[in-house]
Amino acid sequence: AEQFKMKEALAQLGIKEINAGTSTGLNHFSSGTILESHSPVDGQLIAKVTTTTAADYAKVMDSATAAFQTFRTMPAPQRGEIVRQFGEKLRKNKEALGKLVSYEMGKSLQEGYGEVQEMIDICDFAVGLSRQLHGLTMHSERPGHRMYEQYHPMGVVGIISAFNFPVAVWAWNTALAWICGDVCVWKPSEKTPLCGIACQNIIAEVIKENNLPEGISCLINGDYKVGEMMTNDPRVPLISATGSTRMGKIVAQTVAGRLGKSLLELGGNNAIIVTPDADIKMTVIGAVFGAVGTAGQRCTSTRRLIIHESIYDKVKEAVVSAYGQLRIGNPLDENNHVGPVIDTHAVEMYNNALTQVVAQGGKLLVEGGVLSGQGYESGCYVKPAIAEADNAFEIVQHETFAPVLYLLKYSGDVTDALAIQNGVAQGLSSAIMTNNLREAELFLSVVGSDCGIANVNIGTSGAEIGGAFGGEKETGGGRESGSDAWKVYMRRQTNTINYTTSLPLAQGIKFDL
Ligand code: UN1
Repeated sequence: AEQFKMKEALAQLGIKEINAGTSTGLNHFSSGTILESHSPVDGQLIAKVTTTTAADYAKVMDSATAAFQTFRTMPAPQRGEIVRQFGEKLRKNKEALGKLVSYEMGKSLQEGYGEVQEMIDICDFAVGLSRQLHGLTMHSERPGHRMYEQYHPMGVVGIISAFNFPVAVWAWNTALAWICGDVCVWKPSEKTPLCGIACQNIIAEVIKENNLPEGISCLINGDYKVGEMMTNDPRVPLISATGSTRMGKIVAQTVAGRLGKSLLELGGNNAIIVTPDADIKMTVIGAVFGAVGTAGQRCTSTRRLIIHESIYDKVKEAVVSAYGQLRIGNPLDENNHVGPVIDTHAVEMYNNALTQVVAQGGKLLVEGGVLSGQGYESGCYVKPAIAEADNAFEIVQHETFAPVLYLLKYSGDVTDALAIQNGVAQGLSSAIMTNNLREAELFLSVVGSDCGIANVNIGTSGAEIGGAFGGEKETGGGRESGSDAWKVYMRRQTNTINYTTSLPLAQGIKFDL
Protein backbone atom coordinates (compact mmCIF):
# COMPACT_ATOMS: atom_id res chain seq x y z
CA ALA A 1 0.00 0.00 0.00
CA GLU A 2 2.87 2.31 0.85
CA GLN A 3 4.43 1.68 -2.57
CA PHE A 4 1.19 2.60 -4.28
CA LYS A 5 0.93 5.86 -2.39
CA MET A 6 4.54 6.58 -3.32
CA LYS A 7 3.65 6.07 -6.99
CA GLU A 8 0.88 8.63 -6.60
CA ALA A 9 3.27 11.04 -4.95
CA LEU A 10 5.79 10.63 -7.78
CA ALA A 11 3.07 11.18 -10.37
CA GLN A 12 1.88 14.34 -8.60
CA LEU A 13 5.44 15.67 -8.63
CA GLY A 14 5.86 14.96 -12.35
CA ILE A 15 8.58 12.33 -11.85
CA LYS A 16 8.82 9.99 -14.82
CA GLU A 17 10.82 6.84 -15.38
CA ILE A 18 13.61 8.88 -16.96
CA ASN A 19 13.80 12.57 -16.11
CA ALA A 20 15.67 15.26 -17.93
CA GLY A 21 18.23 16.26 -15.39
CA THR A 22 19.23 19.43 -17.13
CA SER A 23 16.36 21.76 -17.25
CA THR A 24 15.72 25.41 -17.30
CA GLY A 25 12.23 25.65 -16.00
CA LEU A 26 9.90 24.33 -18.66
CA ASN A 27 12.14 23.14 -21.45
CA HIS A 28 14.00 20.04 -20.49
CA PHE A 29 17.05 19.29 -22.53
CA SER A 30 19.90 17.06 -21.57
CA SER A 31 22.16 14.49 -23.09
CA GLY A 32 24.47 13.21 -20.38
CA THR A 33 24.83 9.79 -18.86
CA ILE A 34 22.09 8.27 -16.74
CA LEU A 35 22.01 8.68 -12.98
CA GLU A 36 19.93 6.08 -11.15
CA SER A 37 18.24 6.98 -7.90
CA HIS A 38 17.91 4.02 -5.55
CA SER A 39 16.03 4.41 -2.30
CA PRO A 40 18.00 3.63 0.85
CA VAL A 41 14.63 2.61 2.34
CA ASP A 42 14.22 -0.57 0.31
CA GLY A 43 17.06 -0.48 -2.22
CA GLN A 44 14.58 -0.13 -5.11
CA LEU A 45 15.31 1.92 -8.21
CA ILE A 46 12.93 4.90 -8.00
CA ALA A 47 13.67 6.59 -11.33
CA LYS A 48 16.51 7.78 -13.55
CA VAL A 49 17.86 11.22 -14.35
CA THR A 50 20.05 12.33 -17.24
CA THR A 51 23.15 14.26 -16.22
CA THR A 52 24.39 17.60 -17.50
CA THR A 53 27.06 17.83 -20.19
CA ALA A 54 29.19 20.89 -20.91
CA ALA A 55 26.98 21.63 -23.93
CA ASP A 56 23.84 21.38 -21.79
CA TYR A 57 25.42 23.67 -19.21
CA ALA A 58 26.11 26.26 -21.90
CA LYS A 59 22.39 26.28 -22.79
CA VAL A 60 21.41 26.55 -19.15
CA MET A 61 23.67 29.55 -18.64
CA ASP A 62 22.31 31.23 -21.78
CA SER A 63 18.84 30.79 -20.40
CA ALA A 64 19.76 31.96 -16.88
CA THR A 65 21.71 35.04 -17.95
CA ALA A 66 18.93 36.06 -20.37
CA ALA A 67 16.29 35.62 -17.65
CA PHE A 68 18.29 37.82 -15.28
CA GLN A 69 18.13 40.73 -17.72
CA THR A 70 14.37 40.98 -17.27
CA PHE A 71 13.86 39.53 -13.80
CA ARG A 72 16.14 42.12 -12.20
CA THR A 73 13.84 44.91 -13.41
CA MET A 74 10.72 43.45 -11.82
CA PRO A 75 9.94 45.36 -8.60
CA ALA A 76 10.97 43.40 -5.53
CA PRO A 77 7.44 43.14 -4.05
CA GLN A 78 6.27 41.63 -7.34
CA ARG A 79 9.07 39.13 -7.12
CA GLY A 80 7.78 38.49 -3.60
CA GLU A 81 4.39 37.65 -5.13
CA ILE A 82 6.06 34.95 -7.22
CA VAL A 83 7.63 33.49 -4.09
CA ARG A 84 4.24 33.69 -2.34
CA GLN A 85 2.71 31.60 -5.13
CA PHE A 86 5.63 29.17 -4.85
CA GLY A 87 4.89 28.80 -1.11
CA GLU A 88 1.24 28.07 -1.94
CA LYS A 89 2.26 25.35 -4.40
CA LEU A 90 4.52 23.86 -1.76
CA ARG A 91 1.59 23.75 0.66
CA LYS A 92 -0.40 21.79 -1.94
CA ASN A 93 2.53 19.44 -2.56
CA LYS A 94 3.68 19.10 1.05
CA GLU A 95 2.54 15.52 1.44
CA ALA A 96 3.87 14.28 -1.90
CA LEU A 97 7.20 16.10 -1.63
CA GLY A 98 7.67 15.14 2.03
CA LYS A 99 7.13 11.51 1.06
CA LEU A 100 9.61 11.69 -1.79
CA VAL A 101 12.20 13.27 0.54
CA SER A 102 11.64 10.45 3.02
CA TYR A 103 11.81 7.76 0.34
CA GLU A 104 14.75 9.07 -1.67
CA MET A 105 16.86 10.31 1.27
CA GLY A 106 15.68 8.00 4.07
CA LYS A 107 14.70 10.47 6.80
CA SER A 108 11.52 9.85 8.76
CA LEU A 109 8.25 10.92 7.16
CA GLN A 110 7.72 13.51 9.91
CA GLU A 111 11.12 14.98 9.13
CA GLY A 112 10.34 14.88 5.40
CA TYR A 113 7.21 16.95 6.04
CA GLY A 114 9.21 19.17 8.39
CA GLU A 115 11.68 19.85 5.65
CA VAL A 116 8.93 20.94 3.25
CA GLN A 117 7.55 23.09 6.08
CA GLU A 118 10.94 24.85 6.26
CA MET A 119 10.54 25.62 2.55
CA ILE A 120 7.07 27.08 3.13
CA ASP A 121 8.35 29.09 6.10
CA ILE A 122 11.24 30.60 4.15
CA CYS A 123 8.83 31.58 1.37
CA ASP A 124 6.65 33.44 3.87
CA PHE A 125 9.73 35.08 5.32
CA ALA A 126 10.97 36.09 1.86
CA VAL A 127 7.60 37.55 0.83
CA GLY A 128 7.72 39.98 3.76
CA LEU A 129 11.36 40.68 3.09
CA SER A 130 10.60 41.61 -0.52
CA ARG A 131 9.29 44.94 0.87
CA GLN A 132 12.18 45.36 3.29
CA LEU A 133 15.39 45.23 1.27
CA HIS A 134 16.53 48.28 3.15
CA GLY A 135 19.70 50.26 2.77
CA LEU A 136 20.86 53.07 5.06
CA THR A 137 21.18 56.79 4.51
CA MET A 138 24.25 58.58 5.85
CA HIS A 139 25.02 62.22 6.54
CA SER A 140 27.45 63.55 3.97
CA GLU A 141 30.38 65.64 5.23
CA ARG A 142 29.77 68.02 2.32
CA PRO A 143 26.98 70.64 2.22
CA GLY A 144 24.16 70.05 -0.26
CA HIS A 145 25.03 66.41 -0.65
CA ARG A 146 22.99 63.32 0.00
CA MET A 147 24.48 59.94 0.63
CA TYR A 148 22.80 56.56 0.81
CA GLU A 149 23.26 52.92 -0.03
CA GLN A 150 21.08 50.58 -2.03
CA TYR A 151 21.05 46.90 -2.84
CA HIS A 152 20.80 45.67 -6.42
CA PRO A 153 20.29 42.14 -7.74
CA MET A 154 23.58 40.39 -8.33
CA GLY A 155 23.00 37.89 -11.15
CA VAL A 156 23.15 34.12 -11.36
CA VAL A 157 23.38 32.35 -8.01
CA GLY A 158 24.86 28.84 -8.17
CA ILE A 159 23.51 26.49 -5.52
CA ILE A 160 25.25 23.25 -4.59
CA SER A 161 23.32 21.29 -1.99
CA ALA A 162 23.75 18.08 -0.03
CA PHE A 163 21.65 14.91 0.15
CA ASN A 164 20.64 15.35 3.79
CA PHE A 165 18.34 18.33 3.27
CA PRO A 166 17.62 17.69 -0.38
CA VAL A 167 14.90 20.33 -0.78
CA ALA A 168 14.95 22.84 2.11
CA VAL A 169 18.47 24.15 1.61
CA TRP A 170 17.66 24.91 -2.03
CA ALA A 171 14.58 26.85 -0.91
CA TRP A 172 16.51 28.81 1.73
CA ASN A 173 18.70 30.02 -1.10
CA THR A 174 16.17 30.45 -3.89
CA ALA A 175 13.40 32.14 -1.90
CA LEU A 176 15.86 34.86 -0.86
CA ALA A 177 17.73 35.01 -4.18
CA TRP A 178 14.50 35.43 -6.13
CA ILE A 179 13.09 38.27 -4.04
CA CYS A 180 16.55 39.85 -4.39
CA GLY A 181 16.14 39.67 -8.20
CA ASP A 182 18.69 36.95 -8.84
CA VAL A 183 18.19 33.83 -10.93
CA CYS A 184 19.32 30.42 -9.68
CA VAL A 185 21.13 27.41 -11.09
CA TRP A 186 20.94 24.42 -8.78
CA LYS A 187 23.07 21.30 -8.61
CA PRO A 188 21.39 19.01 -6.08
CA SER A 189 23.28 16.09 -4.62
CA GLU A 190 23.69 13.23 -7.08
CA LYS A 191 22.35 11.06 -4.25
CA THR A 192 18.94 12.77 -4.30
CA PRO A 193 18.39 13.92 -7.90
CA LEU A 194 14.64 13.26 -7.93
CA CYS A 195 14.06 15.75 -5.13
CA GLY A 196 15.69 18.26 -7.49
CA ILE A 197 13.43 17.32 -10.39
CA ALA A 198 10.33 17.55 -8.16
CA CYS A 199 11.22 21.03 -6.87
CA GLN A 200 12.04 22.23 -10.34
CA ASN A 201 8.68 20.97 -11.62
CA ILE A 202 6.87 22.86 -8.85
CA ILE A 203 8.59 26.20 -9.47
CA ALA A 204 8.32 25.73 -13.25
CA GLU A 205 4.53 25.79 -12.93
CA VAL A 206 4.66 29.09 -11.07
CA ILE A 207 7.02 30.57 -13.64
CA LYS A 208 4.78 29.44 -16.51
CA GLU A 209 1.58 30.71 -14.89
CA ASN A 210 3.19 34.12 -14.54
CA ASN A 211 4.69 34.22 -18.04
CA LEU A 212 8.15 34.72 -16.67
CA PRO A 213 11.41 33.59 -18.29
CA GLU A 214 12.09 29.98 -17.43
CA GLY A 215 15.77 30.60 -16.71
CA ILE A 216 14.82 32.10 -13.33
CA SER A 217 15.17 28.57 -11.97
CA CYS A 218 17.58 26.11 -13.55
CA LEU A 219 18.63 22.63 -12.59
CA ILE A 220 21.79 20.78 -13.49
CA ASN A 221 22.60 17.25 -12.43
CA GLY A 222 25.62 15.08 -11.88
CA ASP A 223 28.62 14.76 -9.61
CA TYR A 224 31.22 17.31 -8.54
CA LYS A 225 32.39 17.80 -12.13
CA VAL A 226 29.06 19.41 -12.96
CA GLY A 227 29.44 21.61 -9.88
CA GLU A 228 32.86 22.67 -11.14
CA MET A 229 31.29 24.12 -14.28
CA MET A 230 29.62 26.68 -12.02
CA THR A 231 32.42 27.26 -9.54
CA ASN A 232 34.77 28.07 -12.43
CA ASP A 233 32.25 30.26 -14.27
CA PRO A 234 32.74 34.04 -13.90
CA ARG A 235 29.09 34.52 -14.93
CA VAL A 236 28.13 33.11 -11.51
CA PRO A 237 28.99 35.83 -8.98
CA LEU A 238 27.81 33.84 -5.95
CA ILE A 239 28.18 30.16 -5.19
CA SER A 240 26.22 28.90 -2.20
CA ALA A 241 27.51 25.49 -1.21
CA THR A 242 26.33 23.14 1.52
CA GLY A 243 28.20 19.93 2.28
CA SER A 244 31.43 18.58 3.68
CA THR A 245 34.37 20.72 4.76
CA ARG A 246 36.48 18.87 2.19
CA MET A 247 34.12 19.93 -0.61
CA GLY A 248 33.85 23.46 0.79
CA LYS A 249 37.60 24.00 0.76
CA ILE A 250 37.77 23.09 -2.93
CA VAL A 251 34.77 25.28 -3.81
CA ALA A 252 36.09 28.20 -1.76
CA GLN A 253 39.50 28.11 -3.43
CA THR A 254 38.07 27.82 -6.92
CA VAL A 255 35.60 30.66 -6.43
CA ALA A 256 38.17 32.84 -4.66
CA GLY A 257 40.55 32.22 -7.57
CA ARG A 258 38.21 34.27 -9.75
CA LEU A 259 37.30 36.62 -6.87
CA GLY A 260 33.73 35.42 -6.79
CA LYS A 261 31.71 35.24 -3.58
CA SER A 262 30.94 32.03 -1.80
CA LEU A 263 28.46 31.25 0.93
CA LEU A 264 29.59 28.10 2.69
CA GLU A 265 27.66 25.94 5.11
CA LEU A 266 29.91 22.98 5.88
CA GLY A 267 30.52 20.36 8.53
CA GLY A 268 29.70 20.59 12.20
CA ASN A 269 30.90 18.77 15.30
CA ASN A 270 28.11 19.85 17.56
CA ALA A 271 28.07 19.34 21.31
CA ILE A 272 25.63 19.64 24.17
CA ILE A 273 27.12 20.63 27.50
CA VAL A 274 25.22 19.03 30.36
CA THR A 275 25.87 20.80 33.65
CA PRO A 276 24.94 19.73 37.19
CA ASP A 277 21.95 22.10 36.91
CA ALA A 278 20.53 20.42 33.79
CA ASP A 279 17.00 19.10 33.54
CA ILE A 280 17.85 15.46 32.81
CA LYS A 281 14.56 14.60 31.11
CA MET A 282 14.92 17.48 28.63
CA THR A 283 18.57 16.62 28.15
CA VAL A 284 17.75 13.05 27.14
CA ILE A 285 15.10 14.10 24.61
CA GLY A 286 17.34 16.80 23.12
CA ALA A 287 20.42 14.62 22.98
CA VAL A 288 18.72 11.54 21.56
CA PHE A 289 16.79 13.44 18.88
CA GLY A 290 19.93 15.41 18.06
CA ALA A 291 22.07 12.28 17.73
CA VAL A 292 19.72 9.84 15.98
CA GLY A 293 17.31 12.17 14.12
CA THR A 294 17.88 11.96 10.34
CA ALA A 295 20.10 8.97 11.29
CA GLY A 296 22.77 11.43 12.47
CA GLN A 297 23.01 13.02 9.04
CA ARG A 298 22.19 16.63 9.83
CA CYS A 299 25.00 19.12 9.82
CA THR A 300 23.50 20.10 13.19
CA SER A 301 23.37 16.54 14.56
CA THR A 302 24.58 16.12 18.12
CA ARG A 303 27.94 14.36 17.97
CA ARG A 304 29.30 15.01 21.46
CA LEU A 305 27.73 15.13 24.93
CA ILE A 306 29.98 16.94 27.39
CA ILE A 307 28.72 15.89 30.80
CA HIS A 308 29.79 17.08 34.24
CA GLU A 309 31.39 14.30 36.26
CA SER A 310 28.92 14.71 39.13
CA ILE A 311 25.97 13.66 36.96
CA TYR A 312 27.88 11.67 34.35
CA ASP A 313 26.65 8.21 35.34
CA LYS A 314 23.05 9.36 35.71
CA VAL A 315 22.98 11.00 32.25
CA LYS A 316 24.85 8.11 30.69
CA GLU A 317 22.35 5.58 32.02
CA ALA A 318 19.37 7.65 30.95
CA VAL A 319 20.68 8.13 27.40
CA VAL A 320 21.75 4.50 27.01
CA SER A 321 18.34 3.37 28.24
CA ALA A 322 16.59 5.71 25.78
CA TYR A 323 18.59 4.15 22.93
CA GLY A 324 17.08 0.83 23.97
CA GLN A 325 13.63 2.21 23.07
CA LEU A 326 14.55 3.28 19.53
CA ARG A 327 12.70 1.63 16.66
CA ILE A 328 14.80 1.37 13.52
CA GLY A 329 13.14 0.67 10.22
CA ASN A 330 11.24 1.98 7.21
CA PRO A 331 11.09 5.76 7.75
CA LEU A 332 7.73 5.97 5.98
CA ASP A 333 6.27 4.01 8.89
CA GLU A 334 5.55 6.65 11.50
CA ASN A 335 6.20 4.20 14.33
CA ASN A 336 9.90 4.14 13.54
CA HIS A 337 12.32 6.69 14.99
CA VAL A 338 15.35 5.99 12.82
CA GLY A 339 15.53 5.27 9.09
CA PRO A 340 18.49 4.22 6.96
CA VAL A 341 21.64 6.19 6.23
CA ILE A 342 21.93 7.42 2.65
CA ASP A 343 23.96 4.59 1.10
CA THR A 344 26.38 1.75 1.79
CA HIS A 345 29.31 4.16 1.64
CA ALA A 346 27.78 5.93 4.66
CA VAL A 347 27.51 2.54 6.36
CA GLU A 348 31.26 2.06 5.80
CA MET A 349 32.00 5.46 7.36
CA TYR A 350 29.82 4.51 10.33
CA ASN A 351 31.61 1.17 10.76
CA ASN A 352 34.94 2.91 10.44
CA ALA A 353 34.03 5.39 13.21
CA LEU A 354 33.12 2.56 15.57
CA THR A 355 36.35 0.71 14.83
CA GLN A 356 38.39 3.87 15.19
CA VAL A 357 36.89 5.01 18.48
CA VAL A 358 37.72 1.65 20.06
CA ALA A 359 41.21 1.57 18.49
CA GLN A 360 41.89 5.05 19.84
CA GLY A 361 40.97 4.03 23.39
CA GLY A 362 37.21 4.59 23.58
CA LYS A 363 34.58 2.23 24.92
CA LEU A 364 31.30 1.38 23.22
CA LEU A 365 28.29 1.78 25.54
CA VAL A 366 25.76 1.02 22.83
CA GLU A 367 27.45 -1.22 20.32
CA GLY A 368 25.66 -0.42 17.12
CA GLY A 369 25.90 -2.63 14.07
CA VAL A 370 24.41 -3.02 10.61
CA LEU A 371 20.93 -4.53 10.42
CA SER A 372 20.06 -7.26 7.96
CA GLY A 373 17.07 -9.41 7.15
CA GLN A 374 13.49 -8.52 6.39
CA GLY A 375 12.87 -4.82 6.08
CA TYR A 376 16.59 -4.07 5.97
CA GLU A 377 17.33 -5.35 2.45
CA SER A 378 18.91 -2.07 1.30
CA GLY A 379 21.84 -2.67 3.65
CA CYS A 380 21.65 0.94 4.83
CA TYR A 381 20.10 0.47 8.28
CA VAL A 382 22.47 0.89 11.20
CA LYS A 383 21.90 0.89 14.95
CA PRO A 384 22.65 4.23 16.61
CA ALA A 385 25.75 3.80 18.76
CA ILE A 386 27.23 5.51 21.80
CA ALA A 387 30.89 5.53 22.79
CA GLU A 388 32.75 6.92 25.77
CA ALA A 389 35.63 8.84 24.29
CA ASP A 390 38.14 11.62 24.67
CA ASN A 391 37.86 14.90 22.79
CA ALA A 392 41.44 14.54 21.59
CA PHE A 393 40.73 11.31 19.68
CA GLU A 394 41.19 11.89 15.97
CA ILE A 395 37.82 10.27 15.23
CA VAL A 396 36.02 12.57 17.70
CA GLN A 397 37.61 15.58 16.03
CA HIS A 398 36.16 14.42 12.73
CA GLU A 399 32.52 14.72 11.57
CA THR A 400 31.12 11.26 10.84
CA PHE A 401 27.77 11.62 9.08
CA ALA A 402 26.10 8.76 10.95
CA PRO A 403 24.36 8.11 14.29
CA VAL A 404 27.45 7.84 16.51
CA LEU A 405 27.39 9.80 19.77
CA TYR A 406 30.49 10.42 21.89
CA LEU A 407 30.20 10.92 25.65
CA LEU A 408 32.89 13.16 27.14
CA LYS A 409 33.33 13.97 30.81
CA TYR A 410 34.30 17.32 32.30
CA SER A 411 35.19 18.39 35.79
CA GLY A 412 35.38 21.95 37.10
CA ASP A 413 33.01 24.58 35.71
CA VAL A 414 31.44 25.59 32.39
CA THR A 415 34.73 27.14 31.27
CA ASP A 416 36.24 23.65 31.31
CA ALA A 417 33.31 22.28 29.32
CA LEU A 418 33.65 25.14 26.83
CA ALA A 419 37.31 24.35 26.27
CA ILE A 420 36.26 20.87 25.18
CA GLN A 421 33.32 22.11 23.14
CA ASN A 422 35.34 24.72 21.28
CA GLY A 423 38.31 22.39 20.96
CA VAL A 424 37.39 21.15 17.50
CA ALA A 425 37.94 22.56 14.01
CA GLN A 426 34.23 23.00 13.27
CA GLY A 427 31.88 25.68 14.65
CA LEU A 428 28.29 25.15 13.59
CA SER A 429 25.90 24.40 16.45
CA SER A 430 26.17 24.10 20.22
CA ALA A 431 23.94 23.81 23.24
CA ILE A 432 23.98 23.94 27.01
CA MET A 433 21.50 22.23 29.31
CA THR A 434 21.27 24.17 32.54
CA ASN A 435 18.84 26.03 34.75
CA ASN A 436 21.70 28.10 36.13
CA LEU A 437 21.61 31.64 34.77
CA ARG A 438 25.33 32.21 35.30
CA GLU A 439 26.26 29.11 33.35
CA ALA A 440 23.84 29.92 30.53
CA GLU A 441 25.02 33.52 30.16
CA LEU A 442 28.68 32.52 30.28
CA PHE A 443 28.01 29.99 27.53
CA LEU A 444 26.49 32.74 25.34
CA SER A 445 29.11 35.37 26.19
CA VAL A 446 32.19 36.43 24.28
CA VAL A 447 34.22 33.76 26.08
CA GLY A 448 31.50 31.16 25.52
CA SER A 449 30.56 29.04 22.53
CA ASP A 450 32.46 29.84 19.33
CA CYS A 451 29.70 28.44 17.11
CA GLY A 452 27.27 30.16 14.74
CA ILE A 453 24.38 28.65 16.70
CA ALA A 454 24.32 28.52 20.51
CA ASN A 455 21.21 27.23 22.28
CA VAL A 456 20.13 27.08 25.90
CA ASN A 457 17.92 24.16 26.98
CA ILE A 458 17.39 23.08 23.36
CA GLY A 459 19.42 20.52 21.41
CA THR A 460 21.83 21.34 18.60
CA SER A 461 19.57 20.55 15.65
CA GLY A 462 16.22 21.81 14.45
CA ALA A 463 16.92 25.50 13.96
CA GLU A 464 14.07 27.76 12.85
CA ILE A 465 14.38 29.52 9.47
CA GLY A 466 14.04 33.01 11.00
CA GLY A 467 17.60 33.10 12.32
CA ALA A 468 20.77 33.28 10.26
CA PHE A 469 21.95 29.69 9.80
CA GLY A 470 25.61 28.74 9.57
CA GLY A 471 28.81 28.59 11.54
CA GLU A 472 32.41 29.55 12.03
CA LYS A 473 35.85 27.99 11.53
CA GLU A 474 35.73 24.97 9.22
CA THR A 475 31.96 25.30 8.97
CA GLY A 476 32.79 27.99 6.44
CA GLY A 477 31.45 31.25 7.90
CA GLY A 478 28.39 31.60 5.64
CA ARG A 479 24.89 32.48 6.85
CA GLU A 480 21.78 31.32 5.06
CA SER A 481 18.07 31.64 5.68
CA GLY A 482 16.76 34.29 8.13
CA SER A 483 17.89 37.57 9.70
CA ASP A 484 19.88 39.64 7.17
CA ALA A 485 21.29 36.67 5.25
CA TRP A 486 19.61 38.18 2.15
CA LYS A 487 22.41 40.74 1.89
CA VAL A 488 24.85 38.21 0.47
CA TYR A 489 22.52 37.72 -2.52
CA MET A 490 22.71 41.39 -3.54
CA ARG A 491 25.38 43.84 -4.54
CA ARG A 492 25.63 46.95 -2.40
CA GLN A 493 26.08 50.34 -3.94
CA THR A 494 26.94 53.57 -2.15
CA ASN A 495 25.49 56.67 -3.82
CA THR A 496 26.44 60.31 -3.23
CA ILE A 497 24.43 63.06 -4.90
CA ASN A 498 25.48 66.69 -5.10
CA TYR A 499 22.52 69.08 -5.51
CA THR A 500 24.54 72.33 -5.34
CA THR A 501 26.25 74.38 -8.04
CA SER A 502 29.77 73.79 -6.74
CA LEU A 503 31.94 70.72 -6.45
CA PRO A 504 33.47 70.50 -2.96
CA LEU A 505 35.80 67.55 -2.55
CA ALA A 506 35.69 65.17 0.38
CA GLN A 507 38.37 65.33 3.08
CA GLY A 508 38.49 69.13 2.50
CA ILE A 509 40.83 68.78 -0.49
CA LYS A 510 41.16 71.93 -2.57
CA PHE A 511 41.50 71.57 -6.31
CA ASP A 512 40.84 74.93 -8.01
CA LEU A 513 41.19 75.30 -11.75
C1 UN1 B 1 21.56 20.80 7.42
O1 UN1 B 1 21.73 19.77 8.07
O2 UN1 B 1 22.26 21.06 6.41
O3 UN1 B 1 18.74 23.04 12.09
C2 UN1 B 1 20.48 21.75 7.71
C3 UN1 B 1 18.41 21.99 11.53
C4 UN1 B 1 17.64 22.09 10.25
C5 UN1 B 1 18.53 22.38 9.11
C6 UN1 B 1 19.73 21.49 8.98
N1 UN1 B 1 16.67 23.14 10.38
O4 UN1 B 1 18.68 20.89 11.99
